[in-house]
Amino acid sequence: MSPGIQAVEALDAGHFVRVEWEDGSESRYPCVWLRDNCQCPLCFLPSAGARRLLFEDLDVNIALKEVALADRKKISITWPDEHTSEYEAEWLKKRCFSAEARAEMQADLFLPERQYWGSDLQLPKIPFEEVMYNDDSAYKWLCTLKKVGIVLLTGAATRQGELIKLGHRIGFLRLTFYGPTWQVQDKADANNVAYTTGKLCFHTDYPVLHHPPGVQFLHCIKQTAAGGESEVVDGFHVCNKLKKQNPEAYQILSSTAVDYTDVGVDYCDFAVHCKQRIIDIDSRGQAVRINYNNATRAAVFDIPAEKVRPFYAALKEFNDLLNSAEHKFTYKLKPGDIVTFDNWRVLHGRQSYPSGSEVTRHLEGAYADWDVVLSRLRLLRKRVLNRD
Ligand code: OGA
Ligand code: NM2
Ligand code: ZN
Ligand code: ZN
Repeated sequence: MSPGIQAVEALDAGHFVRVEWEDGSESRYPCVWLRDNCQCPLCFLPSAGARRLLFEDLDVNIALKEVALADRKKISITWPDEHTSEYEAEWLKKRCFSAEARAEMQADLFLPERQYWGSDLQLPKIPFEEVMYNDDSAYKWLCTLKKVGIVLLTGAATRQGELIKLGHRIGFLRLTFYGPTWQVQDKADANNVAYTTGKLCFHTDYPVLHHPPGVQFLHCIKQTAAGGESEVVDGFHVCNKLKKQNPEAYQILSSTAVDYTDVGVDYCDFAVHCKQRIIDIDSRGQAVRINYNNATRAAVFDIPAEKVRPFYAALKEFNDLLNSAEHKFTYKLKPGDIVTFDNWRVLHGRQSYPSGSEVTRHLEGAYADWDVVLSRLRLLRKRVLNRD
């Protein structure tokens, strides 16, 4: 429960409202924002949780005519045109503009907490059935997926179709040119290096798409006796290390646009091209998405010739750090395992395995978008913690 309101007053010639809370703290709200967010049925459509007010009809220089404390749980404002607005204490408290309140609200919405790991990773495991039928387990799964970046679901059936069910559990899967789900196995005339028996060095999937899939699922249906081990590394952790160890390499990888290409036929025919920085950073220089697949990095390279070797040197440093024994974690999927991981953060690879006439290894894969996964996570949290 948020505290009630002690007092309210207009400041700055009616351009601000100051709210004094019962606990002695205070908040200040700009009037243009208050008018913009009037909750009355003319200005707001509650069934959509969306603004009806048109921006054309908002006076950005608006000052209030009168502000009053309706009761300790509500304030009311009269505007110069006699329109009136009411705001609940709890609604206002949540939207306080102080740096601390904003940080808390943003953390609540976007769950930015990260737990970095290296070769010491304790791979989180949850039974597949539990995630499918128990909301507490599903919540734990998605929380851990967001925080740690990887969770192993165990005990799924060893047949195709389990990922479709998992997709229904969260909402829906992301369709790509490789189909709604895709079969990782040795194929004749493979249209992707993943569909061979070769080693896959650390990569994120599908940097050739402008919005690469945020989450990846790999369901082991059949596993080869020899080879085929999986490797994962915490890309964000390695980025922090690279930034410290070689700031210039970090600068190059986070600023150089690399061309990616993928041309072929699968779900339908495709000719996909894209530019991506290998390390995407936010305004504070923190890594937020890795876009790195050496197999689909194009031969076309749209930078001046003299910048090419420094770029390769920077990428070599990053690739070496990814592969260092300190950072990488190796494991082998068993039939019935489904590894779920953050494809924007965790780079994955696999060891080669012997080729033959029989299919000795078969994974089914699928993607989901973070928008869909985070949406499900927020809804599960609300249900599990029984709050809003
Ligand atoms: C892939 C991939 C891993 C594996 O298909 O993109 O990384 O273990 N596969 O085969
Ligand atoms: N597969 C596994 O970037 C990539 O090409 C990732 C995608 C073929 C769906 C591989
Ligand atoms: Zn209104
Ligand atoms: Zn992959």
